[in-house]
Amino acid sequence: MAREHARVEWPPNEERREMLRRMFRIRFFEERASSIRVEAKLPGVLHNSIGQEAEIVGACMALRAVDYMTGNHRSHGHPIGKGAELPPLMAELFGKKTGVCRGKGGSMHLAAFSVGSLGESGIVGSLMPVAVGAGLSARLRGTDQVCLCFFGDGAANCGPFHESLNLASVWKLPVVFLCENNGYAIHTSQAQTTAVADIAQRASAYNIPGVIVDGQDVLAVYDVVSMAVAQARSGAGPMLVEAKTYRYCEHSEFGEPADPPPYRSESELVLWREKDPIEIFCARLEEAGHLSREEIETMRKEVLSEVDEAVAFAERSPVPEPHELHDDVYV
Ligand SMILES: Cc1ncc(C[n+]2csc(CCOP(=O)(O)OP(=O)(O)O)c2C)c(N)n1
Ligand SMILES: [Mg+2]
Repeated sequence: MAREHARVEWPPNEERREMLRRMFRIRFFEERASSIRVEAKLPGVLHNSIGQEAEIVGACMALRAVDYMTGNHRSHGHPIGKGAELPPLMAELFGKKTGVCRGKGGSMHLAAFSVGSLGESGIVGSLMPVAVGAGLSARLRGTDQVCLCFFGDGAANCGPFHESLNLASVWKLPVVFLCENNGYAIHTSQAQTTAVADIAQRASAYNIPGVIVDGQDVLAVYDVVSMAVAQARSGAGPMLVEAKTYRYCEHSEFGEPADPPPYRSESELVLWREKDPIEIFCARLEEAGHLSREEIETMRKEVLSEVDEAVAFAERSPVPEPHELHDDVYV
């Protein structure tokens, strides 16, 4: 199991900018969705990825547009990280007909097929076998597509985790398993539920490489996942990457805002706030002379307007008609 990685060179200018833009998109999209939900305009529950933007974007940017991706209930960041446009994602949160699932999925089902995002799901671990299936499909069709499979530390204790890693390894399928280890499954810490200190240790049980990476460092994640994607694409089989990260929000937002049980300390939150992935990346870009403070501010404002436009699009979109209830649901 590797912990270190050699820093490759900076990605090209356009890619660096795109990384920051997508991280801003995730944060501002979710901040906006949360405030709209509180105003009781959004139905259902939200699971935000704020704090986890670097591992999402670093991993997605290592993919090609035609590559696949699967996610979970913490669902908005993944399609945004893969490059999906914001209006149909926001419309899905609103339950509108113009949403990526025509308003029938909601927050936990943002399947943005246009960018290879095969789906998100509220059933923990359930899309891991789907990622393996996507890898098998690429193999059978003779393409060199790869599937990136996002899952949490909690999902690593579910049956589908073990079945998926085993089968992908035996068949050397082009899948990259990306554990977003934010230390908790709802209010339960990893230490209370997991026999190993690092999820990446489990890779050895499936005879595949396991790598730990700083999930708050977008470039580190990009490097490690690029390596894993190259291995998968070459036919050498899957890899397990564990990104150590943290969610700043509560597990989910639902109903009236309420205080959570005291499952994590204020000092822990402060410590991770100091490792804010967006702040870290902005500082590095500025330090290296790649982007000035003004350019960063301009991008911040551009993304905020994109989010405004996405909300306006969602608000003016129609809801599905009752007679359309079964359309697009069964094939
Ligand atoms: C099969 C299944 N079991 C339990 C739940 C309830 N549940 C929803 S989210 C969650 C925790 C998931 O934790 P993790 O995989 O670490 O993802 P995170 O929420 O931390 O991103 C649980 C237990 C569920 N949705 N599905
Ligand atoms: Mg977790």
